[in-house]
Amino acid sequence: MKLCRYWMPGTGARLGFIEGSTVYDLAAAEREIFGSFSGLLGRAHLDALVSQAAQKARSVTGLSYPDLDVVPDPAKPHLLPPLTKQEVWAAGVTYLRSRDARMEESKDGGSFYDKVYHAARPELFLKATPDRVVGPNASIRIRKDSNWNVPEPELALLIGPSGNLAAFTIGNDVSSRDIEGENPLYLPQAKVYLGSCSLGPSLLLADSVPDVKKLTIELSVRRGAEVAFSGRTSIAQMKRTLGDLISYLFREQEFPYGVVLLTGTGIVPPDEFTLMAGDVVQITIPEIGTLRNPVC
Ligand code: DO4
Ligand code: MG
Repeated sequence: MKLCRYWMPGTGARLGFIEGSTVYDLAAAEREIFGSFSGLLGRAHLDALVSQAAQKARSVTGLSYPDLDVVPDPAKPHLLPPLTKQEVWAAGVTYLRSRDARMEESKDGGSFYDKVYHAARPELFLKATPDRVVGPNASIRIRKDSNWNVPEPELALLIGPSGNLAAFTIGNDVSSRDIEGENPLYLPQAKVYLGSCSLGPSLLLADSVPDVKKLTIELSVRRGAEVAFSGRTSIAQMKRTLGDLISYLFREQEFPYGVVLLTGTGIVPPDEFTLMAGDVVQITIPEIGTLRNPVC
């Protein structure tokens, strides 16, 4: 079962239920439950709540989902990033491919990456505040003071205030590899800057995913008519469980509005690859859709 946040000129941000290629307005059907996105993340049995509201929502005319998948423009309906007040955190070095890439790029061999890959405590860092996040079709950015930039396609978790896993989406942890490789203390600068995080296009309710390990992630970077890079991995390759990452994130922390957690990348392009302005990054998890962002 899939939801999306979208913008309607005149009425503003809405929460929709996606059925086939149609989006129905859930808040119009059941304002008390679906009027507040933060409140929704804390609710138990979301799939049952959505099913009930969907009955009512279908009686109101829906919108075409493909028509929403356009460059954001306040004058036109379009998809929004699937968050409102939530911080975005990220886990790192959760796949062998990421550990190897970090060690190779690191100026001093990066043995700490190997240690964290095997340690009980995962690497967790604050990736973005909501106003630093862009949604589908909006531009992501590469730092102008960096010469080596990559997309990091990641499964993203939407987690409620009590640590309950509510839904999945796609995240792009856009990163600067030369700044990260120069010195580990530069990590926040390699990771956190305007336009360094995109999320979307939809929210797949966790209750409707029987086995998360079966999800796959595909990345493709289009450069003009060419595909500059493509790669694929599966969540089954992740070293840690989602429950483990969530439980460390919630240690000594409170997230009253819930939180988004990116779970790490398992796809790293070869060292000679860097993102360029004008590229289009596409990340697909078939059950969630394709998160597409041009680079500027
Ligand atoms: O330690 C650096 C960050 C690694 C990361 O973001 C990832 O593995 O996805
Ligand atoms: Mg990452």
